Amino acid sequence: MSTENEVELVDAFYMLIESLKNNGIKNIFGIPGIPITALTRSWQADGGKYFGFRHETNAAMAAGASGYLTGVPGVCLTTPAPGFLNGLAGAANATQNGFPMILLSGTAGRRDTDLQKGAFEEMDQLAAARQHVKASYRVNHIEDLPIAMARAVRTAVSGRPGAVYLDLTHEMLTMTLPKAKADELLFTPVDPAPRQPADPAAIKRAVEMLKGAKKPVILLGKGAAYAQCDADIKALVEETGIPFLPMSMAKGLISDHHPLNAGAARSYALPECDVCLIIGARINWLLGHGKGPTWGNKLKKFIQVEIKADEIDSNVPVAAPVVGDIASVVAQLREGLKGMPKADAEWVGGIQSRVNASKEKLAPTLVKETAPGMMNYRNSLGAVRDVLAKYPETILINEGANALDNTRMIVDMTLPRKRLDTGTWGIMGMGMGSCIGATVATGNAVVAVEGDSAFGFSGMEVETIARYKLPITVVVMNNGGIYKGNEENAGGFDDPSISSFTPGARYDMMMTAFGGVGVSVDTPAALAAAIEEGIKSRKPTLINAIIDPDAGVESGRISNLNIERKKKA
Ligand code: ADP
Ligand code: TZD
Ligand code: MG
Repeated sequence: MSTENEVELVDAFYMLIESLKNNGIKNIFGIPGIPITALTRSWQADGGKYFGFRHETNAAMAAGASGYLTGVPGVCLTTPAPGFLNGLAGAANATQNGFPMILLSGTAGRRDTDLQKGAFEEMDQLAAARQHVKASYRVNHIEDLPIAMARAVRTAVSGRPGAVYLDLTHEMLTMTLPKAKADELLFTPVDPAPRQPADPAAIKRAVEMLKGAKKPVILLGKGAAYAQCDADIKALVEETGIPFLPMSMAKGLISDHHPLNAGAARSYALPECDVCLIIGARINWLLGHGKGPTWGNKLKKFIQVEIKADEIDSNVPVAAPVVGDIASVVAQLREGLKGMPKADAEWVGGIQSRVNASKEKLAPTLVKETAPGMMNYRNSLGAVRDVLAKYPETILINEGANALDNTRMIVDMTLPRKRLDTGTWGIMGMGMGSCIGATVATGNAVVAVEGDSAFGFSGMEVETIARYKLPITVVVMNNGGIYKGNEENAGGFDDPSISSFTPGARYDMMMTAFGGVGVSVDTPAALAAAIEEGIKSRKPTLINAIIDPDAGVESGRISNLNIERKKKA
């Protein structure tokens, strides 16, 4: 702020910071540099919380995680071109997953960029962003900042949430405005994520279908977790007595221990059901595209509760589309279903007995002893499960292949929005950024279960975790490689195989290097003790969990699929 001829002037930083505050933004995740260093400093000087990362993709992952957990868009701030592109990877992931966030990036001067004169960090960022985010806007004038921010926030949180890119041009960032004019322009948007109740006719259709169902199931996706109407969803399940299955990030929306949780009998419940009520999940690859063996090779009667109308019929015909926001629709459905008799006892009992059988089969493998250094995914994660059961508020971040699949199966969640993972893209590298975003957004302690490969994508952020003294405990499932640590060079040569890493790597020393706590463990008991200490102490902790290099399996092996196809042909 400065005075000139008695008129008080404000700069673009002031306008931007006030606009962020007006929209309820409290944290910025990013890396400074030309031309946004001073902006970042002004944000901090103004009392805003800033988290400085080591790579922008991780900062954007933090923003996405924060947006998902709170419904307020997370904000990532980057420098032009390379910084922007790094951030864009995280913004694209947020868009794929339906997490609200805003990517802000400075640019090189438009005059030079548009004529490709070779400016420092020259790039047409608006065009690059466009296909990877929900919307992208360029701010060419300081006066437009309040409107630009409102548009960004409204776009990020309304309808299907996603990432929005705001292009902050170099020219705009150097503009000033009389303060009186600026304060006239600043505003707080009203109701950025409006409720959208469904058409009563659509509700009626869905209600009739549920009333006529003999073997109904309810599928809950991360959209249902995001909607934050947990009690209503639980009531819908309990009032109807219909078994439910959570998608991975919806685990805990209703406790995994709930008697109607059919998750462990998925391979019976989905093929056998006649009507499937889907709340906040896309019928994508994670659901076998709604057809094939996952569904017993039969077309089910799908009732899909979804905010984005053009998601309906994206893979298979949906018999009863219910377009609206989940909180409104679930209330409407409960009203319509009042007095409906509970789901058929034989159907529910059949599912429950299969759930119990599958849990009984799994149980002994979770506590089986192994020789030191030979832990497998079952007994190590059995230990993780037992510790987390004592601290249900802990947020679990999870990525990897075996490290992901086994954790999802073994580690129960009992509270909503306590699990974030590789999501819709199956992306490695969401780990450390999501840990930071999750604890910053909620204040809760975080435990990350990471494949050693998965961890490597964002591993340098352990320095960020240590620097900000965040209550994050990272467990690196160290099997020495991608899927397995004992693969040999396919040509028999001396250099490493395609999937193996340094044998005996000590990931724990990465955390001690920055003053945090590092522990290396090779038994389930030691792993459990180290996690518990990490959660209780709230100290940045990294646990190197030594797993038998031969314990994992390779997922989705194309050559195996080809063999299957040849067999069929
Ligand atoms: P999962 O990966 O858990 O199966 P998806 O991300 O595929 O879940 O699907 C979530 C769906 O929920 C998306 O299609 C999204 O549009 C929808 N959605 C998100 N928030 C809401 C909401 N408040 N109301 C209705 N639908 C929503
Ligand atoms: N790059 C990115 C960004 N995402 C990916 N999903 C992959 C690469 C490919 N990929 C997987 O799909 S899983 C995986 C990779 C590299 C790592 C699996 O190894 P891990 O887990 O060590 O993390 P396990 O426990 O050894 O199976
Ligand atoms: Mg591994």
